[in-house]
Amino acid sequence: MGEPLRFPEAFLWGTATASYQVEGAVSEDGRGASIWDTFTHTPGKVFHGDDGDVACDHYHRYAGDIDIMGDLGLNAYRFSVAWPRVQPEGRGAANEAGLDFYRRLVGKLHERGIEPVATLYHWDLPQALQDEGGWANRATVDRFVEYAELVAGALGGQVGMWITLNEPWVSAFVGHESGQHAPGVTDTATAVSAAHHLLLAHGRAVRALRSSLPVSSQVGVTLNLSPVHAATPTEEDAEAAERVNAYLNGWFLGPTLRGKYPELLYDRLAEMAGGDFGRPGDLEEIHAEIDFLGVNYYTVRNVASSKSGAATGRAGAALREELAATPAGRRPLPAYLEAVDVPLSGVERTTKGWAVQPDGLRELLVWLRDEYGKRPVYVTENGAAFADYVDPSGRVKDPERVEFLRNHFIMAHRAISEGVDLRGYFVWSLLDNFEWADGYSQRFGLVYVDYKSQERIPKSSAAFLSDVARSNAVCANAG
Ligand code: IFM
Repeated sequence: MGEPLRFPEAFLWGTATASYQVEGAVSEDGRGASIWDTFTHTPGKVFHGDDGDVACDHYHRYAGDIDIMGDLGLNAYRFSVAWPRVQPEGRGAANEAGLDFYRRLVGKLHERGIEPVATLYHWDLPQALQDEGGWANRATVDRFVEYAELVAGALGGQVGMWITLNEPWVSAFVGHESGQHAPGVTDTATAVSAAHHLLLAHGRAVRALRSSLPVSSQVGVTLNLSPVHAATPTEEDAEAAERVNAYLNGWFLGPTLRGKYPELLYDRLAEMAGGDFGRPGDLEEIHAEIDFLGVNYYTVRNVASSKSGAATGRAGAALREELAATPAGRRPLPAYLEAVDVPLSGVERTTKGWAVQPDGLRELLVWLRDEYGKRPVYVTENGAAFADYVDPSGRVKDPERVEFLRNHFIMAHRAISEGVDLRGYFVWSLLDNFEWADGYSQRFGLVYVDYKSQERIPKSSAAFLSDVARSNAVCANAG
């Protein structure tokens, strides 16, 4: 079986969720509408017309859900705060009833010895702000800072770790360029401006949080990142990989960690945005010092120049056709990148269509350290969707997820031995939940949710994570 691989002392082992994906209770205690309420109730936007009205009913069942985490021996929980619960119209005084929910949640987490990690924005922008232009409107930056201050004022002493934004790349580009997420805009110029305002909101919120939170508080941001590989060693594919890397990774890493957009793509995107999209001084504000970087990792990207043989070859075409049938395959790279995804062949895939690539996590963490400097890092999301079901004995066995997690934990451990300052790992997700445009069709949870009865059934992967968390170690092989 081999020696267990031990993680550093005080390592955080937890799960992550997001407000709209789990809470439900969309009209309770004064919550206002979010862009996701509007989007899900617009016909044709979400698989099967699903919505988050009830979701996992976590709003009412949070205490039981926290007991599940406590019983598993997890020591951290990453949740997000729904902005429209706190400010139903996106501005003005706090709705105390909305804040009370998070006060109760955080109180219960402390009762069970679980460290709360709060994300301020996981995509549920108040609809009232969208009506004024949303993230494409610079004024939304001010609204976000005011909101961040309200939440910090209410939970400050009780929450030690704060994440400004979750995956701003997705908010900006999937929400405003491909339009598969709320608000469903399909315009690159709007996406670039939304990206810039999200970045500015992050930078300003970091400063605002630091002035309202206790000095011991840790403030960071969570980015979705992937190593980008060239499908072949040709120069044209290598250049395509660099462009895609600048788009998927560099566009948010550059401004936050270096105070600069990636040069490679700047002119192209600025031109598409119709000129400069920021103001002098913005990049300095965006480049606010953070205490940690949150990394969401799911898979690698394998790309080729749209003109290269790898992109036009028969094998690639057949695989692309197969992938096009999956939710992941329906999101091609924008044409201006002159690059296409070339699906890896002969690899295991999750039901999202994502290739299972554990070494990509190690590669990513080491690359981040080498390219952007050493700093505390947390894996704020990693996980997989599989076709889980309740078997006749009433159990949900998910050996694929157990192996997925084991192999990723091993790679995280390897990254630590290569010098990465990794401090914690949050599995996506605690519960099966509302997977955005894919509705309830994708099960990412460690805990199975019967959406009709709201019964929770911990899967075998929950027991696996429990062993890892309690021992703070992972064994290289199934024991
Ligand atoms: O469900 C999402 C989450 O909201 C953000 N990161 C990726 C997850 C899986 O797609």
